[in-house]
Amino acid sequence: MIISPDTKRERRIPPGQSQTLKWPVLDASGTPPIDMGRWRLEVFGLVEREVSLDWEEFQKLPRVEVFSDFHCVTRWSRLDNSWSGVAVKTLLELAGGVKREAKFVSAMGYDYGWTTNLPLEEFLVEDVLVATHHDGEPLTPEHGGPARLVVPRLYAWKSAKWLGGLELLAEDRAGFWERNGYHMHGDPWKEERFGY
Ligand SMILES: Nc1nc2c(c(=O)[nH]1)N[C@H]1C(S)=C(S)[C@@H](COP(=O)(O)O)O[C@H]1N2
Ligand SMILES: [Mo]
Repeated sequence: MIISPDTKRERRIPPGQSQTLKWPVLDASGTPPIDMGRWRLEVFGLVEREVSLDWEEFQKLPRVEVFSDFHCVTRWSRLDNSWSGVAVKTLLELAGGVKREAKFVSAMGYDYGWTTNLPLEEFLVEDVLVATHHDGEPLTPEHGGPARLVVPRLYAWKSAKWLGGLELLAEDRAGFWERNGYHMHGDPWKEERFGY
């Protein structure tokens, strides 16, 4: 089990946040329909070779478990989450590694091209994964099932639900919330809520 470093802080709730014991559902346009026969996870852009996995192939990859907290910019924090799925490192290895120019990632959801962006150095840490399970149960559709990105060290809007694509980029590219005023980086400990 990989333990997110932020869970080891003495004070685990970032500034301006309050703890919730529930798990709210939050997204821009609701749960999209996903046909598992057509589901794909694509790793593309500035990688050595582009990867497109179907559900069966994705299921065969080595798995990790991550214990982490989840901080939504709307001010709730859900502590003590156990996620399991595939480490992004494993996916980038399948793609033969990233090209030298790759500096950012855009994560795409099945909800009509919704994306979010983050720096490669925040993406390539050991507690970032494509999760299929939460607290031992398969992710429900409203929480991003069958598979979602989880980026524990940034605000929860960077944890793309219904993940379908990971694009490696040389330049940062604002996603849905970032174009609507949210921060390009989104560190909850620095309260990077809104744009620069
Ligand atoms: N594809 C996609 N992922 C998304 C969103 C979205 O609208 N679409 N909303 C984000 C926001 S703002 C938050 S706070 C978290 C919420 O995840 P949850 O609904 O599982 O709590 O998902 C993030 N991931
Ligand atoms: Mo959010």
